[in-house]
Amino acid sequence: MANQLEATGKPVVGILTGSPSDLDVVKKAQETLKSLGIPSELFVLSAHRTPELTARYVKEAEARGLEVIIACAGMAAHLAGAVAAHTLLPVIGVPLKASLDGLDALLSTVQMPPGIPVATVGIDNAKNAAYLAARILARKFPEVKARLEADLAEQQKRYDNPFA
Ligand code: RP5
Repeated sequence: MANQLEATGKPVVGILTGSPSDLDVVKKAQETLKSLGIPSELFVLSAHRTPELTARYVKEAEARGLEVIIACAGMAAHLAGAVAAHTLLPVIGVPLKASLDGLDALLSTVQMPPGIPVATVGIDNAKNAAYLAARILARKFPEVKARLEADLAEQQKRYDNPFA
């Protein structure tokens, strides 16, 4: 099926992460989006070290055509929450294992106050952040829904069918 999103090459998902040291894990989000035909962009921006740049990127994101933001961070992981403070786009948080087995980042990311949600995936699970972004995009882009259906069918090939 022709994929209009892929053809435009215009990013619809913005991926942010708090440090260059996160990139090995975070790149899995971008790879997974690419495998589903979804263009994305990836920037290292920090809630603590580059707060102004982060806020500017997020405030301009919707006007630039982004539909979802994935924000990844470890330790006192405020990036996803800080991003959600500056946009009404859906924000997916990925807590990273940089200390305390990632539990510090998990709690920092998931425990947002009411009204400012961050959809948090598992520790280091950048891949699931991409799949969740794809499910959000599938509501608007039928080609993404088709790719997700094909992907699920592929996953199911690893399982038995007792009724076949
Ligand atoms: C967080 O602090 C980053 O997301 C990273 O996971 C962690 C450590 O950062 P570095 O000291 O390695 O730059 O903000």
